[in-house]
Amino acid sequence: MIEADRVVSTVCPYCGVGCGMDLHLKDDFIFKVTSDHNNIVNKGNLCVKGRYGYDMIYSKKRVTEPLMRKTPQRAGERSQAFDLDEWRQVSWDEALDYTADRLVEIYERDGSDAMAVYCCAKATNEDNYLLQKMFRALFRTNNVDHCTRLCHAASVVALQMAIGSASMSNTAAEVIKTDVFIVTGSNTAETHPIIGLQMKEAVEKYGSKLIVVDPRRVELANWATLWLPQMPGTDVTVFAAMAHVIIEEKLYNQEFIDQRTEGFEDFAKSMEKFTPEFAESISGVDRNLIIEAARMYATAERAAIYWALGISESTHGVDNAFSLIHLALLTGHIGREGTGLNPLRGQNNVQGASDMGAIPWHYPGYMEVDDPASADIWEKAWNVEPGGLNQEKGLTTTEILSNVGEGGVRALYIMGENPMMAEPNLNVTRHHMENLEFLAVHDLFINESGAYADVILPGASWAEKDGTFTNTDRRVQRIRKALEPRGHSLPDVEIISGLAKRIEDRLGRPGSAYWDYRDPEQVLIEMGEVVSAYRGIRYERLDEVGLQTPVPDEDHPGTPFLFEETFPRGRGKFHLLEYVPSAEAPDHEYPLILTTGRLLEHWHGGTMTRNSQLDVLYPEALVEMNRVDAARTGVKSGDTVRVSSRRGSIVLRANVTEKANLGVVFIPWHFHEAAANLLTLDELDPVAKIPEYKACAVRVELASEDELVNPEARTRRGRW
Ligand SMILES: Nc1nc2c(c(=O)[nH]1)N[C@H]1C(S)=C(S)[C@@H](COP(=O)(O)OP(=O)(O)OC[C@H]3O[C@@H](n4cnc5c(=O)[nH]c(N)nc54)[C@H](O)[C@@H]3O)O[C@H]1N2
Ligand SMILES: Nc1nc2c(c(=O)[nH]1)N[C@H]1C(S)=C(S)[C@@H](COP(=O)(O)OP(=O)(O)OC[C@H]3O[C@@H](n4cnc5c(=O)[nH]c(N)nc54)[C@H](O)[C@@H]3O)O[C@H]1N2
Ligand code: SF4
Ligand SMILES: [Mo]
Repeated sequence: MIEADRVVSTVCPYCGVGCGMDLHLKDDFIFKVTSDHNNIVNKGNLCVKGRYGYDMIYSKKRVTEPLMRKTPQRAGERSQAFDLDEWRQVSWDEALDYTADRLVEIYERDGSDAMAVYCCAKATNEDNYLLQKMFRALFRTNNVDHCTRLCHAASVVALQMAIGSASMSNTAAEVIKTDVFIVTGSNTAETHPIIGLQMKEAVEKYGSKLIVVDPRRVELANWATLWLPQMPGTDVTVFAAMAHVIIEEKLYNQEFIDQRTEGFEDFAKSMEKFTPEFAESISGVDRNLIIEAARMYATAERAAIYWALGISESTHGVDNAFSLIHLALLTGHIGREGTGLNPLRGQNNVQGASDMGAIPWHYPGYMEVDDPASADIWEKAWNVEPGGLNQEKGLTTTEILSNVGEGGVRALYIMGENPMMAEPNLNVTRHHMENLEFLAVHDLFINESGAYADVILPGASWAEKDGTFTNTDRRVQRIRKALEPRGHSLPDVEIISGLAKRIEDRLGRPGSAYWDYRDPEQVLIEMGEVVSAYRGIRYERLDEVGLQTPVPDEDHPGTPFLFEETFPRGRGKFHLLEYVPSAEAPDHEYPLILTTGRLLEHWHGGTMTRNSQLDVLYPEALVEMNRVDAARTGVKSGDTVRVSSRRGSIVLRANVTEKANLGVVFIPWHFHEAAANLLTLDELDPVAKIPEYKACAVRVELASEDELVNPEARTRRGRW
């Protein structure tokens, strides 16, 4: 057995659960990952990504030197073809000088609206705070966003409108204290596996009852008392019908409604039409299941709702989220231990990046960019002249790309995101990427988007830097440097500070804002001076188990559950709802509904997990199909098929499975050889601007094996 020279405690870089992990090193090489049984978040458990996915940092494909194109690409001529001969390795000075020159040139010519930045929910709080500060304080733009837009944007908007806060109201581990919990639009066992484990434990050991509402027979359905398989895009009818039953049978909590909510009377009237019969006719869910679920949830002593993208990623995602929030407001299942509204946040630090202001409408701490009083506070903090900050809301990720062109966005800086895999309708995204005048990419790898760049700035991975992540239940935890950054890669904070100083010089404002941080902790302290939720955080206070925000002062113990006395907006507000069908219905030509999502072993566009040993476990995309749909098309498991939508087509193998509901096919979007987003629809929710990733119309037909991009790969986990 290998003896470790040292063991470094840190936090998993993959999902929002935020499991604590110990990196075992020998000769400065990580050879094993374990976890401590006393860790409050994951009690020694890790999923396969936490345990084995760390090796991507050693991948030969990692970019470890700054790179510049020999000939910069021009707007309209940019291309994804990546030929290393067109690049040269440069010093950091040259790369940062060049990046600063190009950004400033475009800013001075075309102004703030021409500038945009994608922040990164994989990077630390400190990295994100600095990047948004650079773009706001120096380029005076709020065109600052990150993958939260493609993720829980609809949940965030609805929660803000209804109760004034978008965080998970409870601690994930509290699920064992619930009597009844609903899981909807979340494949928790694969996407938040350690919370999934706690959910199974809640059912098996603590007698909690689980209601799963999901069009796929996800793993957790096997633990559920009730499984309600709705057609994608019909959630409003199912949850509104539950509200209908709760009102009709007077199962609501009158005292809670009177004391803590507003708008109940009008809301109750608006629910009259949402009968269980109506919901059944639209969603396909048996009306009796809806009635039973409503009674079970409403009559429980303590009940909670957990949800994710099946609710949020929709052109009516905000309405979907309202329909869940209403259930909690009706029954008073919020504000106590073991109750609550819990949007499971996806990336390791998406909660943190949002808290840090990596969003176009908010400064750090969710202070509105169009509120002069907030602008004034940040102008003082960042040493910007009065009235200097831009007070107009910026563009969202999806809007940044669709505004690329003359008179619109010209320069884009991407830190750790991959729009060329993650955005919907990639054929359109490609066109926008091609039209950028300047693109700087700051990542660990040259991913599908990095291939379009003029300059690549190699960042250090989570194992090579210090900082903090904020997990899905608002726990701020430390990540610790275990290794020196590979090659000449640098921690993100250092890249951003180096660039910011050069930009200031070129703008003739040297030394205006502060960029000479001693360490990342000082960055977080600067942020906490303004934002009370982080004010009491000091790194040494995080050493044991982290702290759950809000932490308003240095003696505050953190906040495990929210809204005990009141909601941040005062009363919880009921909103009126209408059912609006998905943007694209199946028809004769495209008869099936495609829903896209995730697999346990892989991460998003695959940049990390497909450059890891995890790829061996699941090397190939499969389309999940129901037996009846497969028989109709003559498809058997293992056959090669072409899946087409009105926007594109891909070729992959089929997996005929009971998991898929009739009329619905599922494709994971991790595989560039069969990129699911070539098929998806770029329609947006009108308020949250989130795309419709979970429902579009497709056709499946047999194809020849030769058309597969990667015919060698055979997925072991697929069953045939
Ligand atoms: N292994 C792994 N884990 C991850 C990630 C990853 O890439 N890989 N990504 C992380 C990120 S960023 C996020 S945001 C989370 C996402 O976590 P999830 O939302 O759990 O992930 P998805 O696979 O997108 O699953 C969405 C679920 O919604 C269901 N669904 C589809 N259509 C509908 C509908 O109309 N209504 C409802 N109610 N449900 C529907 C699908 O069947 C599926 O079960 O996962 C995080 N964890
Ligand atoms: N069809 C479909 N599309 C979807 C979704 C879906 O369900 N279906 N889900 C959407 C959702 S929820 C999300 S969150 C988005 C995710 O979309 P993205 O955030 O664009 O995807 P990732 O692949 O996670 O990109 C992360 C990048 O960060 C880099 N990275 C990792 N660590 C660091 C670091 O410390 N520093 C720096 N600088 N870089 C780092 C990685 O190498 C990788 O290139 O995709 C969305 N797209
Ligand atoms: S559950 Fe999430 S945080 Fe925990 S080990 Fe797995 S990927 Fe990492
Ligand atoms: Mo996400």
